Amino acid sequence: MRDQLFIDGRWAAGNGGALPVSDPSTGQVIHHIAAGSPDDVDAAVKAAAAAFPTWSSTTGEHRATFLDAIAEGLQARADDLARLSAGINGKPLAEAEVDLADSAATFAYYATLARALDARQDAPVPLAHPGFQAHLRREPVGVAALITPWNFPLVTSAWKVAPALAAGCTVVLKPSEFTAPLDLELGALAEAAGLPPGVLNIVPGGGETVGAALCAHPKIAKISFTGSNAVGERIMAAAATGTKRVSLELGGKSAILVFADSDLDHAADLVVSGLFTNAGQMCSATGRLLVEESVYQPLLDRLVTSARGLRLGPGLDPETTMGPMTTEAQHRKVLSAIRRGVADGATLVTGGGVPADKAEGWFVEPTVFTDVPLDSALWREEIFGPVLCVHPFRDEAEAVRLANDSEFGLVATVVTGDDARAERVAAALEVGVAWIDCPQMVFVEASWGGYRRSGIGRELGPWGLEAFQEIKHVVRPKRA
Ligand code: TXE
Repeated sequence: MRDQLFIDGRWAAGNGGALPVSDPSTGQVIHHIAAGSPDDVDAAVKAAAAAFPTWSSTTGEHRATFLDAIAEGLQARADDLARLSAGINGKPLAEAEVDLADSAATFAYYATLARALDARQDAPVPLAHPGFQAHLRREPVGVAALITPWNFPLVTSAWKVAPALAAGCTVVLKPSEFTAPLDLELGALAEAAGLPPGVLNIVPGGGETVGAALCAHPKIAKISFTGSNAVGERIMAAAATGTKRVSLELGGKSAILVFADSDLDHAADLVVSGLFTNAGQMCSATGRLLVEESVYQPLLDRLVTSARGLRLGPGLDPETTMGPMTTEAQHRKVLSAIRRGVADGATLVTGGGVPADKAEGWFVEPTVFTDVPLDSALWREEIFGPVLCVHPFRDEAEAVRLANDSEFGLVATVVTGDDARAERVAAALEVGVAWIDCPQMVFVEASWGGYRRSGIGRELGPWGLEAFQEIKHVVRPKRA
């Protein structure tokens, strides 16, 4: 397991003490890795700043060769890295394998976009004025701070590192303190690819120490963050000093809408994958199920059966279909949200506790609530765990109104046999991603991000690249 910082192309011991790495299926500490200190952050940012002039003046074609090499490295090591992910995040191995494939695809995709940049550079801007001519340059924003969480380690880092490097930025990555060994492997892959020292630096450590020092550093031009709303707002405030650019991918409380014209067996499968994947630890978890009243009970019956049928266990056990919570704090948070839901008057239909045979580790039973008060925390706040709230609706208008009645707006899923309705509802949902019959399908070519408190900006696709670019307008009088 990688246990050191990666700064200026070298592995360093770090000055911030030791970070424990746990097996969430047992709750036991299995390893320690080095944590960075504010001084290490300063060294990493300075290394990135020193590497920036050369790296930013390379061609997209040149940068693409490194991105392709990292993509190939991820593919070649997919099996062992997926096992590492399943071991320290706790997710089932099959889900970790999908993460690895996504991470590799992200590097390969941004290699393609980096190459395309060369042809797009200096593109003319048609001006109405006959006396002037103009063109646009897209230039890297500078040194970028990338801060990522533990629920999709490596993937969320790839979504930031790949476009940032493609754009010509140099970066300091601060992965989650809980799953950093996986993100540190990007350093090993960059090293193997021959990426110049200082272009990618990785400093694991606590949010209040390493994360805050990184955001406050005057040489940082851009902060890209995925995590909680509370921290996102602090980062936005920190970014105000120095007018740093900021992209935020924050929480959600997303809805899945099931209409009576759906195939109910299929709909139940979609609800299960929309929430219980990654044990519900997804900003895009569709934890609010809205069901047309006429099929409320039959769908609920199917869901209860499916939820009880999930096999809880360690991610590395091939029989496991749902793993534990990744952190002890998350375990406490989910159980407390469940207790509060009961206290607020919701009906617990199944689950709600720690499984009897899983007192070790950070497991939570797949949980289904009905009769959830629409003003309760259970209905309105992100839980980030395997907790589904079910509510009936009378008609399409009410379904859309209930789905949109949230301070978040990340994703939603609509399940219906009526194509016209699917498109109409997708258009009416106030979310960054509207899935029709396919929850949790994320494509690197398309956009990712949310409305309202779910964040600012978009990742993936060309927007992910633009988030790390400045646009320069070059204009001059036309020569006679
Ligand atoms: O997230 P944090 P946590 C939500 C989810 C979860 C809750 C808490 O609801 O229950 O957040 O999870 C770094 N300056 N999401 O506590 O703290 C931190 O070290 C700079 C939603 O793990 O937001 C880590 O690298 N950085 C989410 C990253 O921020 C700071 C994914 C995220 O940690 C910092 C994860 C600071 N002051 C949790 N404080 C999603 N959108 O998918 C912390 N960090």
